[in-house]
Amino acid sequence: MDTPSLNRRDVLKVSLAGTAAMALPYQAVLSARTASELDTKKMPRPYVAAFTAPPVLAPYRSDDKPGNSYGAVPGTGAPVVGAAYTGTDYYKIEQKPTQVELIKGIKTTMWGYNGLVPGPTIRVYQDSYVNTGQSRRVVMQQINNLPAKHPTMGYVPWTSTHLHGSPSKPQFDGYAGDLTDPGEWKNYMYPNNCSPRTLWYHDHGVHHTAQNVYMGLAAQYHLVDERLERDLGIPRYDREKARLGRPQYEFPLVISDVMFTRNGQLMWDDDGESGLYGDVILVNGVPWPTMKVEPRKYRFRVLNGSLARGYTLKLSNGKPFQVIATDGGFMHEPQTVTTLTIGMAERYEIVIDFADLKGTRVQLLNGGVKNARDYDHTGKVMQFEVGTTVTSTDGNTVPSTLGAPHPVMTLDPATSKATRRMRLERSNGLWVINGETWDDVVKSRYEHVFATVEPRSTEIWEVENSSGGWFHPLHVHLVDFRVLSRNGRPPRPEELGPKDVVYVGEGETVRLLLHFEHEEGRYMIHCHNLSHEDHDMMTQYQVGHHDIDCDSINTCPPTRGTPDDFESADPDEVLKAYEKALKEQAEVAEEAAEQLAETSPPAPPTGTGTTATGTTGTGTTGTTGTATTGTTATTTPAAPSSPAAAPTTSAPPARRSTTATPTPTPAPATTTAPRRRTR
Ligand SMILES: [Cu+2]
Repeated sequence: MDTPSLNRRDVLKVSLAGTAAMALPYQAVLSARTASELDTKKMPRPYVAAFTAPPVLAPYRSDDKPGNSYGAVPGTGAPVVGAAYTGTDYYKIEQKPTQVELIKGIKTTMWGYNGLVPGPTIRVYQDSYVNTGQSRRVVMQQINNLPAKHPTMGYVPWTSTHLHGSPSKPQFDGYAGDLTDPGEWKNYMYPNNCSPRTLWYHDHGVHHTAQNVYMGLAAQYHLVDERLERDLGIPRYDREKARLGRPQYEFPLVISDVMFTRNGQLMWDDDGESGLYGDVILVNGVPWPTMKVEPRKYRFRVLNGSLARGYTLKLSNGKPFQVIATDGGFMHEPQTVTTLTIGMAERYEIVIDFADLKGTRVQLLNGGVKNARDYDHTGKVMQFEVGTTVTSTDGNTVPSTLGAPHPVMTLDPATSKATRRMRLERSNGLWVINGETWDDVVKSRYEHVFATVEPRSTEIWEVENSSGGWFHPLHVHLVDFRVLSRNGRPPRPEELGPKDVVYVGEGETVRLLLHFEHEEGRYMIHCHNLSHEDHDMMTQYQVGHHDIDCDSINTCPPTRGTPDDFESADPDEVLKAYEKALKEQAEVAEEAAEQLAETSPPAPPTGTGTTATGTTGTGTTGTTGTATTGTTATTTPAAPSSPAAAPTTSAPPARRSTTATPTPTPAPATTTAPRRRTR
């Protein structure tokens, strides 16, 4: 266990060498026109298959119970509190193998959320979040029903689901070491308390993120402010019209790339952990699809879901299109561009106007990026076949401003409390950040951090990639940031919106302005070239405190066996569990006091210890936080007595719920040492 990642890497190499997958040496790949071993005649051809979009998943259940609890503190039952929400949408998602027909007449085994590649789209309607600050919570139950071992690579497909773009609590953030093994499940809770945006959920399990995502574990998740979209008049997914089967004018575009073995299965070759470059481009899991569109404006939520391939998107007619949103939501002003460079994990929402293209075809092409391995058809992405009639002119505009700017875009860099530097490089065969890897974090028992920052503070981070051989898309979890500069010059036009991934190109230095809001605890920072991330270009930082209420691994570990029906995620049940724990603790304290009285000579009456009972779970609300130690501890329960008593949005959330937890002198029988899982 001393050097887990090194051992694992060696094991992986050995297991890969045993398959046909490792076959191609670097030089051969450079000169090849294809990467796949599949017979050329069988290979999918561009623009033959029809475009599809992943389905929008309906919640398994919804409720309108307001609250602010996100599970319970281990050992105490005390609720973990956070942002207030107006109700919850519950989703059950099963990670399982599926057969996909990417090649005509051949079934390729992939892994999908609910068996879909990409997985189903989640859409959360935020009730005019921008105006009211109110949102709904989502509980997403992730059930790992993957095989005990990967069929050809032989690794154990543990998973950790990251909702990329969400300010989730650390225990629900898809921390690399927070692993759900096959046969286990976990309820992830998402606050959705941020600006409307395109997010995506994907696997983040340590050392196998690249393979798990390659197998298909990726999907989009939209936070939607419906009223704002209607007011802006932009093309939008209209759920009412969708119900009636009417045409839609907004679609996800999840772009990825794969290559095939001789028998049409996914082939793995990341060239010694440099990165996997497939020769087949998929859009929403379909090779180079053709999409029928009407001659009007369409909005596309573009996500680069590739492991290593960057794209420079452009239209075959050279016409401009508009970028209306970045990773963190709408730009203040849309930007008109003719090319758009998108690194892995970046999201850009674009609007393409097909009005002048009646009855024609136009292709979305990939101009490539430096150092990418390009093959015969990797310069193509998809095709649009433009019809002649327009069904609806609703949402057919792009206004000159798209609402108020995201707060991080108006922050004054002069308010920065610190400037930190991050060097991304390859050193002795390892991908490192400031000379360190995730292995250093693991060896420190997850204590080591790149930085500790103050909650609600602002900092400048300068990220340098001095190599000439590769780029690194750097992702900082939890926060949105602003790109201040690229090599001392202004950022690209499409970067003039809130971001959570930044393309750090060859020989480039970018300066970022970050504001640390929403949550406290430890969050990952890593390269989103997933082979780089897995080996081992990842570190973490800490915002404010770290304790058992927000431990990435131990606060909410997965459960083995049959998944619950969301009882453990029900706010009422969390409070009930807390009240039960309080009662038990009071009883234990009382018993201890009685025993003490029996074994000691009678003490003069002081009143202490006599108020321990009869006050559990009633009276004061959770915001007082006046719990003390000693014999009177149980007289100040910190739990809200009902969901209605939860703090309002204007009240500061209780940040250290453990300090508000009564701590009777004799530890309750239910208290156990935190469960520590190491890999
Ligand atoms: Cu990288």
